[in-house]
Order: sequence, then structure tokens, then C-alpha cells
Amino acid sequence: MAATETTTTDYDVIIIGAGVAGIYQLYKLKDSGLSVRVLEAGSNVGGTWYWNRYPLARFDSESYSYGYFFSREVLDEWEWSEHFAGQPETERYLNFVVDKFGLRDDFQFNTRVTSAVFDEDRGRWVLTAGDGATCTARYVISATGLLSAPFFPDIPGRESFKGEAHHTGLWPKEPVSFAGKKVAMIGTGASAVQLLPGIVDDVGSITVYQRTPNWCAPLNNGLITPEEQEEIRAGYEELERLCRNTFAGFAHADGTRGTFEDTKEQRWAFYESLWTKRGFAKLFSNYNDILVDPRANAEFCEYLAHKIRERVTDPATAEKLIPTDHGYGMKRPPMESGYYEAYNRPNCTLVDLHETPIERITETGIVTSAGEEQFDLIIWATGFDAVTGALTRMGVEGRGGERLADFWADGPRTYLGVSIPRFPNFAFVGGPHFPFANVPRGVDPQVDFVTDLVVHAARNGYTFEPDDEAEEAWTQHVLESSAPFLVADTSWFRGANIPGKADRFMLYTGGLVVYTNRLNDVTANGYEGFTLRDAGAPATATAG
Ligand code: N01
Repeated sequence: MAATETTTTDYDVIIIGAGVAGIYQLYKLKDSGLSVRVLEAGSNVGGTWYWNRYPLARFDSESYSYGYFFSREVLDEWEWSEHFAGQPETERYLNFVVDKFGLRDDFQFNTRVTSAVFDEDRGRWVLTAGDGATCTARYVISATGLLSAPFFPDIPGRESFKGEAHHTGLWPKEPVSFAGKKVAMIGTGASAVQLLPGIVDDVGSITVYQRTPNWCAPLNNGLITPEEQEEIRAGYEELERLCRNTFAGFAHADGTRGTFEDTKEQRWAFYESLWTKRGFAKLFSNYNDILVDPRANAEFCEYLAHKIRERVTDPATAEKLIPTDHGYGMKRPPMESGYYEAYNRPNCTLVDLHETPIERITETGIVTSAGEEQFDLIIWATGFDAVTGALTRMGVEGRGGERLADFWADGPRTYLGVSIPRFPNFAFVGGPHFPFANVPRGVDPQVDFVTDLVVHAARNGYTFEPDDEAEEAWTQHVLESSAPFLVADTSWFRGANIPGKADRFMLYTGGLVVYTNRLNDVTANGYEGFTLRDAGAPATATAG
């Protein structure tokens, strides 16, 4: 698909995206006998772990629960150095997997898909890249990621800034120097919370522009000791069982008690024990009503607010860092390592944008209602057009020229979180209605399902497309499943961080086990909910 090629290249399957999901998808199709190509906008594999290379970017899932489970050899050969690996190590890991399984030649890098149009006459998807080159495929699997379409707020003058500016999700490969610089950071989501402690020692000064604080709790990272390494290796089967059988696929058992089964003293003792546990234990091993009962949630928030006040020296700053508009887990809660202590440093200032809103960006800095501050570097930690953004920005058009962006104008509708009516032979993994889960553990059942579906269709010469009724019923089920959960009005879970985006919950909260079983049942029942049409000659698939 190089710009200089004059002929179009045709494949059985094109996968878009070379992140965690795209790599696994390629691995699964590698020996199917189908011709498969992966198109990737970046210059290498990694996806999230390629683009988000800001200082201290790292897992919030335990490394060993995030890595692939499909190969015992990979588990045996790869050794994570930290309980929550940093971006460089994860990028190395993904490259290791790609090379180990001989996958590299099937990727085509520096190829950003700008349109994907279904040609009904030919029964082929026609994909066009940014440089105008095209290729075709009978089946397309988009693995473009939940959080990969960077969002820049529409602040007047943003483009006029003449200093350095970086978005956390488009961080440069070349090292960024912070030494002595006057830095501004806009946004206080999970990316900013990881980044701030990583640069606060180096910068001359940093001003954090906060619109809404988040509930952050300690990640409790650490190096994996040789003894722990042995325990991890010996416990892989148990770990996999845990991840496959918990609500969200993390290395933490689900909570079993209700908040008000305990006295206040017992609760705070329990919160203290959670505080010292790793990662998302604070969310998933907490009392089992924290995400559904506002009173239960408020109890934990009272504890967290107390912790913030303990850690932040200046009481006024501490109060600004305590959320008042949402409870714990109602937005995706960041995990932190020294975030609150950063505000105790004399070179770190917090600006509350509710008090002094940003008015515009100038060539040299940021103007709020309190006046102008000049900066050498602005960091845009302003997040992503989450879940649907990568897909709706890609120019996908199905039967009759129907645009995916229009199809989802009122919020995403899918069948099983992997397909949509009127977009035949098009599947996605890591898109809307993705299970609310540790990402690779949610990816596993999706990729397994899509692989079987695509190979089955290819081998039999079928075109697959879900039925309207199946899509409507599934979408309804997704929305009903989310109804009991407390979700902030401003959460990206419901598209609310993007001005003008439809307000509709976009993930599946029925639980990973229920989701996996549903996919398995649909496969076992001959793809109920899909119409499989005879489309002529089968492709040369050998498996499935
Ligand atoms: O983005 P965010 P993120 N003026 O959307 C602010 C995953 N992740 O990149 O809250 C001023 O959370 C916005 O303010 P508000 C994780 O799932 C994972 O940090 O809308 N500010 C917010 O503070 C996470 O949830 C990991 O009021 C503006 C910030 O920008 C997701 O990625 C690490 C603004 C955006 O926060 C996204 O996290 C990092 C404006 N006009 C991220 N517009 C790991 O697990 C927006 N903001 C490793």
C-alpha cells in the first residue's frame, strides 16, 4: 500500500491497529491459511504503548495480569521487572511477542487508514491510507483501541503557541527535556496523574490547570523480587483462573461484603488494608456495593478525602484536589505514585479552572481570568475521544454508503461489541460495548470470537452481518446492564468528555464471565444473530 504502487493489493483479512489487540488478532489468524495484513499508523507495534510514551506512563493492571495468556512459552520466557511495568518495558514486551511468533512481516507501518468503504458489487472493503494508496480485503477487523484518538479542547489560540507542546497520547519518541523549563499541564486525568511526579523534580516550575479533580489512590508499585518472580511463575494457572472469573478480569478477587455490614471502625480498618494493596484492589476488592450505592460510595470517598488532606500540606490546595462532583469509580479512577506530594513542592502550582477559567492560548502562554502566564512547554493531558473516536474518525462506510459516524450519531449500537448491521464483514475488537475490564482480558474473548467468525465465513465463502433485531436487543442489554452503576455525568465512559458527543454509556458492565459465555454460546449456536450469506468463492482458510 505504498504511495508509489499502482496496483491495489487484495487480502482476505485486513486488521487495523498493531496494539495489544491487533497483535493477538494477527497471531490467531496467522496459521488460518488466510492472507492477512495489519495496517498501523505508527512506525512500530505497541498501540497505546507506542503512542503514550510520556514519563512514568505505566500499567495500572499488574504486569502479569496484563500480559498475554495464550502462550505458556511467553509466560516462561518473559520476566516483568515491576509489578506495574513502565511504557518502555511494555513496548519491549510487545516487540518480543511479535518477533517470537514471526509476526513482524505481516505489519505495514506508517499507514494511517483514512477511509474504509464497503464495495457491495465486489464484496470487498476498500481501504485508503493517508498517502492516498489503497488496498482491499474481504474482511476487516478494526483493533484501533478504546483510548487512541487524542482529544484537544477547542481553546482559542491553541495553535498559536510558539513554544513546545505535547499531548500525552502523542508523546514524541525523542526525549523531551524538562530541565529548568516553565511547564504548563492542562488536565488531571490518569495520564496527568502518572506524569506529574515524573517531571516535577526536573522542571523549573509546573502549573497544573485543573478543571475537575479525580479520586486517586496509590498504585503501590515495586520491583518484583526473585521470590515474587517464582511465586508469579508458580501461580500462573491460578492467576488466569482469577482473571477469567472476576467481574473485570483483574488480579484481584471481587469484594463480597456490603459496606454497611461493618461498623465505621471496621470499615476504616478495611479501607486502610485496601490502601496498601496493589492497583485496582481499591475498586474491585472493595465493598461490593461501592459502585451501585451512593451512600457506600460516599463512605469510601470520605476516607479518601481524609488521605488527600493528610498528604497535601497546603489545606487550600488539598481542598481543590478533592472531587466534589463525583464519587470513587464513577469516572475511571487514576492510580498514583507520589501525585499528591508533587503539590507540596514549591515549584508546583495548582490552578483551579472553576475559579479562573482559561480564556485563550497565546504565542507565549496561557491566559486565564486571572491574567497571562508564560510557558516554555504546554502538556495537553486532555484525554481521548474514547471508545468510538478511533472508529468514527476512520471514514468507515458500509452498505449504501452509510457512514459509521452517522450510524453511531446517537451513541454506539453493536451486536456483541464486535459488529454492526449494514457493515458486512466488518468486525472490531476493543471498541464500543467492550467489557468493562482489564483491557487484554476483555480482548481475549473478543479476538477468539472474531477469529472463529471470520475463519468460518472465509472457509465457507460467507458474508457475515448481524441482524437489526440482534443489534437492538444487545444494545438494549448493554444499556440495561449499566443502569445500576453510578457513573459521573462527565465520564468518558458515556462520551461526556467530548463536547457535542452523544451521552450514552459505551462499555458493557454485565461482567467478563457473562460476556465470554455469551460469545461462546453464539459461536456454538451457529452464529445466531448473524446472517451468513453465500458470497461466492471461499477463501483458502485452513482452520476454524
Ligand atoms: O484523559 P482524561 P487521560 N479545559 O479524559 C481535562 C486511560 N489511561 O489521558 O475532568 C481544561 O481522564 C479533563 O477535565 P474534566 C484511563 O482509562 C490509562 O488522563 O473533563 N481541562 C481531564 O482532567 C483513563 O481514564 C493509564 O473536567 C480540560 C483531562 O483533561 C484514560 O486513559 C494511564 C479540558 C482529561 O482526562 C484517559 O486518561 C493513563 C478543557 N477544555 C490513561 N478538556 C494506565 O492504566 C479536558 N480537560 C496506564
